[in-house]
Amino acid sequence: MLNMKGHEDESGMVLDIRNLSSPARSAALNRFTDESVEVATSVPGRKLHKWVAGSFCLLCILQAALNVSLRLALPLQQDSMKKELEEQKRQLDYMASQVNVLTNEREELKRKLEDFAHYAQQGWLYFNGSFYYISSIAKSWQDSRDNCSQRGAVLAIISSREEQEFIRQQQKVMWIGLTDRETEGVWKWVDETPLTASFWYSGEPNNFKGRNEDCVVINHYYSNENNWNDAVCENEYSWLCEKHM
Ligand code: 2F8
Ligand code: CA
Repeated sequence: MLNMKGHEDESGMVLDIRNLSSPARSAALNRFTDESVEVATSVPGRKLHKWVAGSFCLLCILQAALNVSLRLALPLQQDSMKKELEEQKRQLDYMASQVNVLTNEREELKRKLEDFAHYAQQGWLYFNGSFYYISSIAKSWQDSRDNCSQRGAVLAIISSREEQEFIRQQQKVMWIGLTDRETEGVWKWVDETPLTASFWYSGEPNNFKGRNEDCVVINHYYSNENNWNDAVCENEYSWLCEKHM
C-alpha cells in the first residue's frame, strides 16, 4: 500500500519521508513517482486485458454452443418444414383438381341450362329428363327420323310405362323410333337398343292384311294404355322427336 506519507521498500516496510534528509527524500519521491506511474498504468491495463480475454473465451464458447445447437436443430427443422411443404403441395394439387372438376361441372351445367332455354323456347315439352317435339305436319317414318336428326334429337324411344303415359296423353298419332326393317319380327329402337318394355295395342303388331308394316306409330286409341301399332313405313304421320338431356 502506497501513500504520499511513505514508500514501501523492498523489505515491505513503510518509510516516513518526513524523517529523511533532503537528497534521500528526493530519491524516495522519485522512486515513488516512477513506481506509481507504472502501477497506475499497468494495473487497470492487466484487468482490461483479462476482462477482454475472458469475454472473448465466453463468446467463443457461446458461438460453439450455438453452432452445435444449430447443427442439431436445423436438420430437424428442415425435415419438418419439408414435410409441411409437401403436405401443402398435396393440398394445393387436390384443390387444383377440385377447381378443375368444379369448372367442368359449371361448364356442363351452363351447357344444360342453355339447352333447356333453347328447347323450351322452341315449344318442346319436358318430361323426366327429356325434351319432346311433336310435329305439326306429316312425313314418312324415314323422313321423320331425318327431321329429328336435324333437330339434334331422335324419334322417341319409349323406355318406361311413365313415358308411355306421357306420350299417350298428347293424343296424337305419331311415329316413334321403333322398327323391324332390318329383320322381320325383331324390333329395335333407333339407338340400336332392343325392345324390352312394349305397349302394343291388342292384336298388334299384325302386318295388317299382309302388308309390310315395319315402323311403329302411336295409335289413335288414346283411351287404351297400350296403343302401339305397326304401320307401313311410307305412310305419312306426325312424328315425335326426343332429346335426352
Ligand atoms: O292402316 C293400317 C292399320 O289399320 C288398322 O288401324 C286403323 C289396323 N288395326 C286393326 O285392325 C285393329 C292396324 O293394325 C293397321 O296397321
Ligand atoms: Ca298394324
